Amino acid sequence: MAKQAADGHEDRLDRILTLELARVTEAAAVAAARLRGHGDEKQADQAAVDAMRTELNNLPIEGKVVIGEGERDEAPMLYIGEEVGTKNGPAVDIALDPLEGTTICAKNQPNSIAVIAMAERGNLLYAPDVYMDKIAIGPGYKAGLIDIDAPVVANLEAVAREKGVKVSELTACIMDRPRHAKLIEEVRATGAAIRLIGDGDVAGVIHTTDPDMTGIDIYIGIGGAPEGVLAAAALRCIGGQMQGRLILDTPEKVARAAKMGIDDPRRSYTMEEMAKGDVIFSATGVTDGNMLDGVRFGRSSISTHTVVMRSSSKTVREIKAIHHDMEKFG
Ligand code: VTB
Repeated sequence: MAKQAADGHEDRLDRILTLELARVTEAAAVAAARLRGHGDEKQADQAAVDAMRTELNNLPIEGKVVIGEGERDEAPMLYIGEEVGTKNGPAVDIALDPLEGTTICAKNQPNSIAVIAMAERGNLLYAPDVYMDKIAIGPGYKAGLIDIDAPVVANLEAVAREKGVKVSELTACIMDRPRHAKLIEEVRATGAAIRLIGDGDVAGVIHTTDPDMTGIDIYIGIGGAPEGVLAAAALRCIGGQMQGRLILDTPEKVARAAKMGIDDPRRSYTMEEMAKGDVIFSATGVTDGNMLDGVRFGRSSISTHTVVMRSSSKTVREIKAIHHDMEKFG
């Protein structure tokens, strides 16, 4: 059970950890940024993983990676089930992606980020690395407005109505994948605009939370399930609505999910079901993006841009950090 947190509330993570998480994603982002545009996704990812793991192991937590780099046999570091931290602190679950958007980073295109979320033990969905169908909107809409099972046109009309604009004035963010051909056709038929993204649907979902800045009103489509849990954790902190459904389309995937405690392969999850209780979240820009600037290397300092947030207080902090201790970052 949760210990009394520093701010006096039961069942809350120690708020100091929120700021600690910023250090973790900053380190991963700087490491990946050194390899921006080098065309080598694996190398950039590995650098981010190493840096994130080192920082995580300094944190006063008894951490368990539940969304990570993969199953133990395929990922030597930050694999699902790996224990991290000094063990001198609360038992927490961790979802992470040291470099979300490896291809984007390798090409030095917009919106690759280093990202992590933390909740008390047992509060993050243990999702296998399969696809997830997702739909998300930002804060300010009435509860239950979107429905993953409704036709896309109904969701777009509902959002337009509540926002007070025409459907043709909405923008939907969708990943540019052949599997989305029908979805893209349906959205275009409504007159809505589409922002096609190559990768990085954690950022895609987060972008719905500030349409004035990002130009994105709704995220729709199929991406990774781990990225779905991370995005749900972010929306729990900023506000918004999200639903996801794992795509368990083979007996092997159904069995894998069952091993992780998922016994209804057809069910959909709300964001509260994917990330429960007090959740903290941090993302640092690797490449320049719609919300976060990428890492800058200067003559005597390195600059990073991070958003850190916490669901219980709904505090969203943007941290522009200038790091003079450049040796720390290798
Ligand atoms: C996404 C996206 C990732 O994987 O979830 C996606 O956010 C889904 O898989 O950046 P496909 O690439 O197979 O469509 C990434 O693109 C890469 O991990």
